[in-house]
Amino acid sequence: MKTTGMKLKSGLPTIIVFAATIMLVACQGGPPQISIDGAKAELSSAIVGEAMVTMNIRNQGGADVLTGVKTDIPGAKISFHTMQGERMVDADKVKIPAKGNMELKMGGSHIMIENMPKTVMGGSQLHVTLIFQKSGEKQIPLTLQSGAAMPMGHDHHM
Ligand SMILES: [Cu+2]
Repeated sequence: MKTTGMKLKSGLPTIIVFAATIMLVACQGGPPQISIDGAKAELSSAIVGEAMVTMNIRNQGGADVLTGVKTDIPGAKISFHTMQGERMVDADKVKIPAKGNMELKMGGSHIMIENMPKTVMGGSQLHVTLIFQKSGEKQIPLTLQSGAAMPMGHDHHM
């Protein structure tokens, strides 16, 4: 009787670990579940007509890729930037890992709006639309905040 009881007990954790592994593998292959929080648009205090957009992209599902970004500000250029060493370079896409977080932030990958008309200033409303390979488009309403000091790397925009 004692021996049988011990066998049952030791067999149970193994089954749980095995089941959890199967679930994890299944989730990683599934569709992405994207949510966005903390989105912020800040005007550059150094460069006229330029703003940086930062946010936290959470993904509770499978991997996805940000393949594009657009804005409703007429005539403005919007693009992804990433760090290459200490330099800021254009990027065509941003990978969103499965079951992970991708923070678009100063000093890492972020979104840059350039060439904005003079009518756009602190307090202006705008929309930024993220285009995901699998999740489609997500539109984010933003209010421009004025006057953040840009990191040194942004001098190249001049
Ligand atoms: Cu930049």
